[in-house]
Parts: sequence; structure tokens; C-alpha cells
Amino acid sequence: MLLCPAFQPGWPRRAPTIQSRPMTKPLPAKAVSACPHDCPSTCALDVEILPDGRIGRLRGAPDNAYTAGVVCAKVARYAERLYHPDRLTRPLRRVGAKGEGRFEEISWDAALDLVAERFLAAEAECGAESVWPYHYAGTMGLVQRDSIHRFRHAKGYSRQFDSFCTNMAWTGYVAGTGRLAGPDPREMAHADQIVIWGTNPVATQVNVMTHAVAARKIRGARIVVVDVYRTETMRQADVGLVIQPGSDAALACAIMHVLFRDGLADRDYLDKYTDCPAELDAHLSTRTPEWAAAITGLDAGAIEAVARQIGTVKRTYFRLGYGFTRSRNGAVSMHAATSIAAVTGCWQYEGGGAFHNNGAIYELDKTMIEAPELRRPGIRALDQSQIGRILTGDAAALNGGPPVKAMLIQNTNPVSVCPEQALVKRGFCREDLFVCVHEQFMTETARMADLVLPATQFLEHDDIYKGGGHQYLLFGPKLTEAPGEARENLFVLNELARRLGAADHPGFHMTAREHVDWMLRNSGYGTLAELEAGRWKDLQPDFRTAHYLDGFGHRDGRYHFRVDWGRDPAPNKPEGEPMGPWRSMPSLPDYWPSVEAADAEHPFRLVTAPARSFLNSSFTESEIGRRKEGRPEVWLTVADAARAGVSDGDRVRMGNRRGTVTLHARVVDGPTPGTVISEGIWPNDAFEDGQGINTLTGADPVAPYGGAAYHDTAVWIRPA
Ligand SMILES: Nc1nc2c(c(=O)[nH]1)N[C@H]1C(S)=C(S)[C@@H](COP(=O)(O)OP(=O)(O)OC[C@H]3O[C@@H](n4cnc5c(=O)[nH]c(N)nc54)[C@H](O)[C@@H]3O)O[C@H]1N2
Ligand SMILES: Nc1nc2c(c(=O)[nH]1)N[C@H]1C(S)=C(S)[C@@H](COP(=O)(O)OP(=O)(O)OC[C@H]3O[C@@H](n4cnc5c(=O)[nH]c(N)nc54)[C@H](O)[C@@H]3O)O[C@H]1N2
Ligand code: SF4
Ligand SMILES: [Mo]
Repeated sequence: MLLCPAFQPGWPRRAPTIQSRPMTKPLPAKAVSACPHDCPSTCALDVEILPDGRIGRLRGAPDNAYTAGVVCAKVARYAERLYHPDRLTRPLRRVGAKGEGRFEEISWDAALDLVAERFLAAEAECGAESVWPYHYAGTMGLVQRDSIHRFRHAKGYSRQFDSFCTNMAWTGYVAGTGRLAGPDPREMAHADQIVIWGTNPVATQVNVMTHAVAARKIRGARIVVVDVYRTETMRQADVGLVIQPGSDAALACAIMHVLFRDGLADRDYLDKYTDCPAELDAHLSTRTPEWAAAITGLDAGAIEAVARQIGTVKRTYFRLGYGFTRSRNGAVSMHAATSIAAVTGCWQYEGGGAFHNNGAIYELDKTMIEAPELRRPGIRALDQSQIGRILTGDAAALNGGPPVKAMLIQNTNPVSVCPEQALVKRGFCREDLFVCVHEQFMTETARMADLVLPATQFLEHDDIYKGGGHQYLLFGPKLTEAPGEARENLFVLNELARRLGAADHPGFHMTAREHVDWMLRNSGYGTLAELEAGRWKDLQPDFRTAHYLDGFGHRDGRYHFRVDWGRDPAPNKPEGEPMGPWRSMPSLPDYWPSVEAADAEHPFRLVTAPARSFLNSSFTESEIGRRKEGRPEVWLTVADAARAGVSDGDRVRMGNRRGTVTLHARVVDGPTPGTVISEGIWPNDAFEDGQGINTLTGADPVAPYGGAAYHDTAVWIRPA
């Protein structure tokens, strides 16, 4: 396989460092903001301004009812990231070989001219679709994240199918409810039982714990956690269920079986609010606890017990995460877990129901930011998870269009976070591919670029944020100057559009504040001045709406146990694109054995769960975070370690047909036999041979229409 120098050990790893310039403008003593990171909590922040004008500690706003004064440790010490000596501060042009890491400084004008020239050349050679603006959610700010769509539509560049994160989760939830919204997340504090399913909030969205623990303190609520290993969240739970990866639907079906069998299903509720309860009851008659025990690895008694608890406690709040949907059967699992709440009818009660994400409540008019009216018909969408296949010329992944010849990348670090990493790296090594990366740090993706542009961080630009895990709209103003010549995403896109002769749309001539104000006014939410004065806007729907007491989101107003996966709403599918492998999906809740199963050659199933001190690939620049996380490891049980012939602390190799990584073994108790865990998306160069964890994960599209199954990978493990 072709390997660039950048991916061979021993090459320079660090960017040229330029110290950030000292602050000159005086600032108020305290300021407000919102966390921009890709995290459902979207915390309201109080920002401390030190006497010398620099940013001090960040704290959770105590008067925000969801944040309630709590933020995670990595954001509390944000000054470390803001003033990090490795911040990019000048535009850099590659002078060495691709990926070698040698750059020279150039001016912004020269840099932007170069991008425009290369984009026009690609367009002339292969058509506009050969340019692929590539992005994700490094910032969740709506202006700085989504303006790239206005840019792509104005030029007719390739569209992007966002498949990293939310597809299976959102699709599975909406298949049941018909709408991506649920009971007020603050109601968790009024629950008598909280089922935290397939998420590790102590690490990934700390505020869930605030409200769950409040319920325990105030009401003596029981906390149940379903995961595939003993996470920090499970350690704080009253009941912990450790199951086989990808087996959640079996657990959910057995719970519903017991509810029907033992008269714990709410028949009145089912008749009034659901589509086919009798059919579901009959279908589940063979999905017994014993049946599920064999699939999940739990014992049947434990399933009976938790089913009884769920059936008898009316105020049960299901907090359903993303983790358990990152499997090839993830949408089916999410739908099955959500369906439990419809069988017990707990939706009717305060503190009851099933919550995943509140995306549907905002109804924002983003047309000025995204300019959908400029979109030309027939432009292909490219799957962000399949960038490796796309850049190496896979015809199916190219979706009937030309090769990709030029890219602008903002807000994401694909060389680290994408599946099939070996292919991704090979693609970025292509000499005929022009890549411009706009970044805060010299990430592994930036190091592969022809041109690197320095980006602002959230305290250095204006933007607006909405909480997926709550119901607030929040503004985060520019509070401090960026180091050196770092510029916001909006600046880059507007300037490029101008140079490319595509800046007719008024959105290319507005500041971030003007965009926010326009969006608020046109969405019926007042003005930016009003939002700033009130600090945030609480958009929680009323109780009856949030609990679906006037009907669910489907046209018939009912919760759907029966799903037509090929035709039902597909919340993330790009318009006009085909479905994925949906045809064999079960139409009623069921265990669907479509996971990447272990076999004789790959006896272990790997889950790549998040690390507490990192957020995806962000915060890996933090010395404190790296120290806390230690080193890349694979965690396995004593029996599995023996089976692999390795011991605690050993250097080991872990691999499959996609590649091999080298890391250290840690023996833990917890996962079911055959399940191994590797926490964190460590930088690739934290691994001995530069091959990161996503070398092992697959980019095959997950049912029903695509997505990445990051926690569903069969591997072998050997002594190194
Ligand atoms: N093995 C494994 N891989 C995974 C996952 C997993 O669980 N396991 N999770 C997947 C998931 S859910 C996701 S969402 C993806 C996310 O993966 P990424 O999209 O890479 O996520 P982030 O680290 O949040 O952000 C990427 C970059 O955005 C940059 N950035 C932040 N703000 C700005 C800005 O204002 N402007 C510009 N230009 N850049 C900015 C940051 O510096 C950072 O380098 O990873 C996926 N990859
Ligand atoms: N500290 C930190 N916070 C983060 C992130 C991070 O990387 N680090 N990432 C951010 C992003 S982009 C997102 S999308 C969210 C995601 O946050 P979550 O919704 O929490 O999802 P995941 O992080 O993918 O995984 C959560 C848990 O799911 C478990 N899991 C994996 N497979 C299965 C399964 O088959 N069944 C069950 N029951 N459990 C399973 C994992 O072991 C893990 O403990 O977090 C955000 N917050
Ligand atoms: S918990 Fe999430 S939203 Fe809150 S500060 Fe941390 S990363 Fe940001
Ligand atoms: Mo994500």
C-alpha cells in the first residue's frame, strides 16, 4: 500500500509554533457565552475575565435551568485551549512533500487567491462537482458551521451526506414518534426512575447526571444504566446492565414481552396512542427473557427484574443516547428501546417518556445562512464517512460523478475521525488533489493539506447555538481577539465566494451578528438584541405537545410499532439520494443480527467509546487531558486476555482486514466475554506506528440509508 512520509514513524509531528499575541483591548470583568462543541449539553457559560484582560475559567451558568451551574472539566479549563502555543495563527502553504509537515507563511490574500484558482481549475477540468466542501460540527454555531452550504450551493459544488453521528439514532427514534423531540429534559429531576441507555453522560454530556442525581436525592429515584462495559456512569447507577454490543433490541423486546405477559402494559394507552399493539404483543410472545439472555449475555432473571421495575414505576424517563446506535442494526435498536415507553404508557406522566434529541422544536429559518434556493437539481451528495473510498476513486462512493479534485475542510478532522483510515490517508496523499484546511490546530488532516488557514475559536467570533439535549437557544458573542491572523469560517466563505464570482446572495455580505439577527426575526423569535438581553431563549413546547398527549408526529397521530424503513421519514438523508441496505430490516421491534459478527479469525468485538477528557478529536492537544487519559489502550476481561495470550500492560496488536493498530492492553472486569473497549479518538501519532483506532472501523453504509458503525467492529488481538 502506498504510504505518505507523514504516516511513517519518525516524521516531524508538530506545527511551526507562533506565540499568540497579547491582548490589547480591555474587557468587562465577566461575560457570557455558550459551549460550541459537538455535545448535546450546549452549556450556558459564564466567562471569567482576568484583570489583565485574558480569559480565565469558564463556569456553567447557575441560572440556566438545564446547565444548572455545571460544565465538564475540559471546557472549564478552556483557557488552555484558547492560549495554546500550538494555535495556528498565519496562513501556511505546503513546501515539503504532502504530509511531511513543512509549510511557509503566506498572506491571507495570496492564500484565498490560491484556493480560488485551484477550485476554478478543478471545475474547468472535471466540473463543479469535483470540488467538495467538507465539514462537520467542530463548532455547532449555526452561522460558522452551516454557511459552507451557501458557498457550495452558490457554486454547484458536491453536496455532503452527514453520516458520522446521528443517522441511526434519529431515524430509529423518529420511526416510532414521528418527530425528533421529547419530554422536557429538566423533567428528569421529577422522575422516579431514569433509564440511561447507550450513553455515558458522565463523559459525554455531564448535565444529564445533574438532573438524574437530583431526582435520586429529592425523590429517591432509581438510576438504571444499559451499556457494554462498566462506565463511570454505570458506577453511579443503582442498576447496571452490561450487554453484548448491538444486542439492545433483544433486551428491549424481552422487556416488552414481560410487560405484555404480566399485565404491565397500559392497554388503554396502547389502544388510544399506538398503531398495532395486538400485533406487537403476538409478535413478542417468543421474545422471552431466556431468548434475550442468550443474545445479550444477561441472565433472564435480571431482565425479568428490570422489566418489572419499568412496568411498575410510572414516572420512568428513558434517556436514549447515540452510543447504542453506532452499530449496523442501530436504527432498529433505537426504535425498539423507544417503543418500551409506548408499551408502559409512561409518556403520560411528568418525568416520564423517552427522550433522545430536541432537534425538531427549534424551527429556525436558516435560508440566509444556507441559501437552499441556490441548490441546483441533480448535484450528487458524497458520504462524509466514505471519504477514503471517495478520494481513492471508488465508483460507487463517487455516486456517479467525477473524481474529487479540490476540497475546503472546516470543522472536522477526517484523517483521525473517519472510518477506514488507511484509505482516507491514501486519498489525502494524492498529488492531484488540492486540499485547503481551515483549522485552529495543525491536526492530522491539516498536516496533509496544501494550504492551512488559521481559524478563530468560539470566544473570538459571534454565533448562535441550539441545544440538542435541551431546549434553549443561546448566543455566544465575540469576547476576545483571535491570535495572529486567525479568521472565522464566515470570513473565509464570503471571501472565497467573492473571488469565485459567486457572491450575489446577500448572505455573503453579512456579518455573523447580522445573520443571527436575520434568522431570529424570520423565525419569529425577536431580535439579536432581545436574545442578548435575555441571554437565552427557552423554546420548550408545552407539556401536552412534548408528551405527545395530543398525538404523535405521524400523520395518524399514533406511535408506530410497525415501521416501513424504506418509506418512513429519513431525517438525515440528502434529498434525491438512494436508500441503503434497508430491505431486510424487521418491521416490528426485533433483534436484527446484522452486526459485524466475531468469527474464528476475529474473535473479539471492539467498541470505540468516547474518552472523558477528549471530545472527538478535539482537546487532544491538552497536556492535562492527555495525562488523564494515559495512552491508547484496549480493555478486555481476564478470560479474553488469556484467550488472546496477552497480560495487563502488554503492548498488543489489534487488527482485522482493514488494518492493524498497536496499543496497550488493560485487564478490566465488565464487558461481556468477547467484547473489548478502546476509549477515545487519540491522535493517530499517539499510536506507536501512527495508525489510529479508525484504521479498524468500517465505512459500509448502515441501514436504512447510511451512517458509520463506530462501535461495531470484529477484531483479533495478539501480543505485539
Ligand atoms: N472511533 C470512533 N470514531 C468516531 C467516533 C467514535 O465514537 N469512535 N465518533 C464519531 C462522531 S459521533 C463524530 S460527531 C465525529 C466527529 O469528528 P470531528 O468532526 O473531527 O470532531 P471534532 O473534534 O468535534 O471537531 C473537528 C475539528 O473542528 C475544529 N474546529 C472547531 N471549531 C472550529 C471553527 O470555528 N472553525 C474551524 N474552521 N474549525 C473548527 C477543531 O479544532 C477540530 O479539529 O467523530 C466520529 N468518529
Ligand atoms: N468527553 C466526550 N464527550 C463527548 C464526545 C467525546 O468524544 N468525548 N463526543 C460528543 C459527540 S460528537 C457525541 S455524538 C456525543 C455522543 O455521546 P453518547 O450518546 O454518549 O454516545 P457514544 O459516545 O457514542 O457512546 C456512549 C456509550 O455507548 C456505549 N455503547 C456502545 N455500543 C453499545 C451498544 O451496542 N449498546 C449499548 N447499550 N451501549 C453501547 C459505549 O460503551 C459508551 O459508553 O458525545 C459528545 N460528547
Ligand atoms: S458538557 Fe458538553 S456542552 Fe457542556 S461544556 Fe462540556 S463539552 Fe461543552
Ligand atoms: Mo457526534
